[in-house]
Amino acid sequence: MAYENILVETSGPVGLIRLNRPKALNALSDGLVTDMEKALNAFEDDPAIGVIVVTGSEKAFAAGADIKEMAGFGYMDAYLNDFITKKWGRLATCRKPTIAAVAGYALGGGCELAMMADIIIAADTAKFGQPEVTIGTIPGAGGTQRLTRAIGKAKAMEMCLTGRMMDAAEAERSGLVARVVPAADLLDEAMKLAERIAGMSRPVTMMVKECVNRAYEATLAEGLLFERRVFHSTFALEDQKEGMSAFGEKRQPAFKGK
Ligand code: CO8
Repeated sequence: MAYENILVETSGPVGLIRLNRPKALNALSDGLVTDMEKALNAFEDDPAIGVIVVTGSEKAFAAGADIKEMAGFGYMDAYLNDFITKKWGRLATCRKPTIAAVAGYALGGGCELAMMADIIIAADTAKFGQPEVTIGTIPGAGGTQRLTRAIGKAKAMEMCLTGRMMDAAEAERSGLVARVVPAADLLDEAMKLAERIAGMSRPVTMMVKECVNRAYEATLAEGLLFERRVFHSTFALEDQKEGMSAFGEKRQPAFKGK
């Protein structure tokens, strides 16, 4: 399918979405978010795809929601259309593992979008921020919630109250990103990571993701119980037999995804 605001390609088991509104620094217009939702649905439905990577350009992952588009909104435009939740949250609800490869600005909705991915890999040029307060609004797609869980109250509060940007090194120190790489290597590194994950048992990677995400929602006791139940269920998989046999036979496992 051809999209107006994103570029979509596949590389083996990896689906890649590039945000592509260069003149607006990939501002997340309704058109872009609609395109992204469709592309994510297609990758989720495609049995050949095991991992999804979302990236932007060298200058910007995404500079936020499209300010020009929403400037004239009234409360009812936002409320009745369920502005944000419906389409925006699609990345966060993917069952397959997702990676955000971030170079340049990841601001406002751009930072929130990156945080919806399972793993953020940052170029050394990346800048993360929640500048909504500087334009008279607040983060609306998880900025006050996911950022606080990722980097703690003190830094999240400071960033959301001032709009200060965090560079890649600080983002790594603070636990927001998994790894920082030279900008020139960003996509290669993200694709290598995606291919490595896609080489594991598909249902097992989905289960890992479900369990880690559970840690956000549940008490420790409930989370541990959930993890244990899922762990037990892996013994029903052919891939578990294959993985453990391969270990004993000193060979690489050939997972079938079941
Ligand atoms: N929306 C619309 N257009 C934008 C946006 C944006 N968020 N960001 C940049 N652009 C446009 C600029 O207007 C400019 O267009 P033009 O050439 O037509 O004037 C073009 O992109 C290039 O931008 P700049 O000339 O400003 O480039 P600079 O390199 O000088 O500055 C910055 C780069 C610092 C990133 C600057 O563009 C900036 O501050 N952008 C806005 C950042 C921001 O405030 N983001 C938060 C937006 S609010 C938000 O995301 C709320 C999220 C709530 C949940 C999601 C709801 C949908």
